Amino acid sequence: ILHPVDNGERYQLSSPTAMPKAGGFLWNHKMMIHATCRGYATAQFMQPEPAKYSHPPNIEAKTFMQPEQGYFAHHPGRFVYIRDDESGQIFSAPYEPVRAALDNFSFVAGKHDMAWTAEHLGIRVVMTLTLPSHDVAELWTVTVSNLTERARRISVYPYFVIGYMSWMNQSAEYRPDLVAVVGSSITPYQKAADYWKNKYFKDKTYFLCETQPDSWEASLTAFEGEGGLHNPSALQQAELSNSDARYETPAAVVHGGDTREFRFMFGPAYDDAEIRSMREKYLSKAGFAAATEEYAAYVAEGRGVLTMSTPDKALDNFVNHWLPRQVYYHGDVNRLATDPQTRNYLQDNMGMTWVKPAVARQAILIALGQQRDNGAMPDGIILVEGAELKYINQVPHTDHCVWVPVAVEAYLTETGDYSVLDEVVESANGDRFTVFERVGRAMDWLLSSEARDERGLSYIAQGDWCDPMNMAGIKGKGVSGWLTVATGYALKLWAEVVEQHKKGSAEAEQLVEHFRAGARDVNAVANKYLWDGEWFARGITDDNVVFGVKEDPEGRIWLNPQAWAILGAAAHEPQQQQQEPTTTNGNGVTKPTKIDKMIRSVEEQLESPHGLAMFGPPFSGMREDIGRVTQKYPGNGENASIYNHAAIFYIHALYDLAASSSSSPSSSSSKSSAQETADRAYRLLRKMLPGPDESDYLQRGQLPVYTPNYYRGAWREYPRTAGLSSQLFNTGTVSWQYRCFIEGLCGLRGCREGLTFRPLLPSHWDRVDVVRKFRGAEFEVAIRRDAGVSEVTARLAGSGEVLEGARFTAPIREGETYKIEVLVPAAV
Ligand code: CEZ
Repeated sequence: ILHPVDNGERYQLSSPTAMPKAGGFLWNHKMMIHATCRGYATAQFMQPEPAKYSHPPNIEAKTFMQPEQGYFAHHPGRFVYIRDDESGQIFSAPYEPVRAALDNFSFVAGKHDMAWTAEHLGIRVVMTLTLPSHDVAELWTVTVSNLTERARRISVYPYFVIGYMSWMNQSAEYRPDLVAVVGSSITPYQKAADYWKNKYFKDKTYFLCETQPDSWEASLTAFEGEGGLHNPSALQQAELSNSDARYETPAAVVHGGDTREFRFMFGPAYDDAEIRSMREKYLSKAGFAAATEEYAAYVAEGRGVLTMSTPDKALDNFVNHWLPRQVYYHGDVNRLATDPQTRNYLQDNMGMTWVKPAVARQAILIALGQQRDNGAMPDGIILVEGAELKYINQVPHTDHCVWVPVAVEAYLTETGDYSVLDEVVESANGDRFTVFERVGRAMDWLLSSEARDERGLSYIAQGDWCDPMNMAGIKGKGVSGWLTVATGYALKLWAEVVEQHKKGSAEAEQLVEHFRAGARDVNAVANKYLWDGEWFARGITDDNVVFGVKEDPEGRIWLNPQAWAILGAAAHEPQQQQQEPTTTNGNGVTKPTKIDKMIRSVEEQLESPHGLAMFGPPFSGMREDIGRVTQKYPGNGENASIYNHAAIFYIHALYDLAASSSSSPSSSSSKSSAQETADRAYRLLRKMLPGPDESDYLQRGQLPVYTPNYYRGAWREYPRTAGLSSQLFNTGTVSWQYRCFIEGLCGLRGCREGLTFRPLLPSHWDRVDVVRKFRGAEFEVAIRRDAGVSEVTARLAGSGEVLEGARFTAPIREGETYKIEVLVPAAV
C-alpha cells in the first residue's frame, strides 16, 4: 500500500482508509499547507500572525498546530465531486466527503507537490497541488478523464472549503469579472487598537477558475441542502443554483461538464486588485509550469549536505531526500511563529547549519540581540516588529541559555567560521557585547544564584525543556535534574569553544578553567543530590521531593537527565575521564559503571518497538507537585509518548559516547563497548522512521516523509494505539536527527582545522558510501570494514596517503571534490 516512487522523490499510498490521517505538507516563506490522503487540508499564512483562509464551520479558537488533528465532514479540505450525468451516480475525489469505494486510489507526497488520484465509474480524477515560492496561494490542476470507450456525460464540481469566516461579517459571491468565487469577511476583534492592526488583513478568500464555469454555489447551505456533504442536494439538479452567501457560511463550488484539465487557484487576498493580479501572474498552463519549476528549485535549496548509500535503502531515502527538507522547513519559517520559543529557534537554526549556514549565523545574532542585561535569554525570540510573546512563551522557563552554546558550537564545527564570535551585538537595552562575550554571559547566568539554589541545582520555575512540567517549581524552589546536568553540558561545550578560539592566551586559559570548574561543580552536585543508584532523577519539587526515581510508580525514569548526563559527563566515573568505560573490582570482575546502569535501565524501562519513551511509566492522573504533563493522556505528548526530541538527545549522547570510546587508546574492551553503543544508537535511530514493514506503517499511520514530534507510547497499557504518529511535523528532533546521521553514523564531523572521519556503523554493515558537502567542497567517502586495521584509518584515494588522526586538515578548496577511503576495524 505504500512505496517510494520517482526514485524516492515521492511516496505513494494506495488506500484512503488504511492510514486515514496520513498526509504531507508544503510551505513557502509565507504559508504552509498540511493535506491528508483523504482530502482534508489545514493551511495557514502569516499576516504576520498565522491566519486562515479556509475555515472550519464553527468559531475557531486560535491555537498552535494540534497533534493527531481530528477531521470531520466539514473540516477544511479540497474536493472534487463527479457526477455521471446518465446514471446520476456520484463520487468525490480524493475520497472525502462521499467516501465511495474507489476502484483505484493513490496519494503521492512529493517534496514540492502532492497528488491524489481517484478512479470510479470509469472516470479518473487526478488532483495535483503545488505552491508558488513567494505568494500565498494554492495552485491546483484537476484532470478528469474518461476511462471507458464510450462517450460520457460527466459533471465536475470542485468544492473548496471557505467555511465560517467570521461572526462579524462574512459573505461570498461569484464574480464574473474575476472568474472566481470570492468570500469576504472581517476578522473578528473587539479592541479598537486591533482595528489598526487588522486593517490590511487579507480577509477575502478566492477560488479562481481558469475558465468560466457553467454554474456555481457560494453558499454552503445551498450546496448541501438536505443531502449533506455526503450527498449534496445541489448535485441532484442539472445545474447549480448560482447562490450567494449573505452573512451565511461561504463555500466555493463550481460546475463544469468536461473531461479535461482544469486549473484553479485558492488563497487569501486583501482586495479585488490582488485577486486579479494573482490570476494574471499564475493562472495559465505556462504560469503554473513556471511557478512549479521555481517552487521545486526553492525546495531543492534545502537539500542539505549528505547523500548516503547504505545497506538500508529506505533509510537512505529518508536521509537523502526528506530529513534535510524537514530541517529546512523549520529553519526557513520557524514553525510559522513570530515569537518562536528560544529553545526551538536555536535548535531549528542549529539544523540550518547543515542546510543554509548563513541563516544559522544570522539566527545566533538575532537571538543574542534579545539577551537580557543579566545574561538570561528570554522565553521567545521576537521575529517581527510588534509581535508579542504568546501561549507557552508567557510561562517562565529556565533552560533557554543552555541552547546558546549548543547552536553556536554546531555552527562553528561545521563552518569553521570563528569570526562570528567577534561580532558585536547590541541588544534592545543598549548594551553591546561580542557573541563570544554574550555566550559567556549566558553561561554565567546559568551558574548564578538566580538560576541555581543554595545546593547548586538549577531552578525549574514553570518549565524547562519540558513545557508542561509547570508545577514542580511553581513556588520558586523546585529544581530540574535535567537542567542541572544540561548546564554541565553547556559549560563543557562552551569551554571547548573558548579553548579553540583563543588558543594559548592566558586570558583564555582562565576562562576555560572558569567554565570547566563550573561544569565540575554542577556535575558533582548532580551526583550528590540526583543519582538514585541506577539513574539520575528528573528533579526535586518545591517541597523537596525527589522525583523520577525508583520509588515512583509513575514517572519513575526519565530519558533527558540520562542523555544529558552522558553528554555533560555528570555520568562519567572519575576513571572514565581517562576514557575507560568499565572498571574492575579487586577480583578482576568488571562492575557496571553509572553509564552502564543508566543505559540498561533505559533499555529495560523505556524501549518499545516504536522507539524510546520520554519517561515511564506514564502518569495516570494529576500530580500537583509536577504539573500539567501528568494530565496529558497516558502515552500522548509529553506524558510518556515516544517523544522523538527526547529520544534523539539520547541517541546523540550514545554516538558521542561511542565516538569517545572508539578513539580511546586501543583497549579492546572500550572498542567492543563502542561498537555496542553504536549498535544501540543505530537501532533507536532506525525506530524513529516508520516502516519499512507494512505492519509498522499501518501501526504508525504516517508516511516516511517526515519525523513526527511523537509516536504514542504506553505500549504496555495501550498496545492498540502505541506507535501511532502525532502527524505533527514541527519538532526539534530533526536538526539533531540529521546531525546524528552526519556526525554520528557516518562520523563526518567538522573541527576547527577541517573534517574528521569516525564512522560508527552498526555491526551488521560492512560498507557505506557517502557524499558529504563540507565548507564548499565535496567529500566522496568510501567507508569499508577492514579486518586489517585496528583503528579508524582515513586515506586519500589514489595516492593512499594516510590522514593523521583520521582528519583532513589541508586547506579545503571550494568546488573541489576529495575522494577519501575510510577503513574501520571489523566489528567486535
Ligand atoms: O511543544 C514543544 C515545544 O515546542 O514541547 C517540547 C518543548 O521542548 C518544545 O520547545 C517539550 O515540552 O504546551 C504543551 O503542552 C505542548 O504540548 C508543547 O509542550 C509542545 C507541543 O508539542 C507543540 O506542538
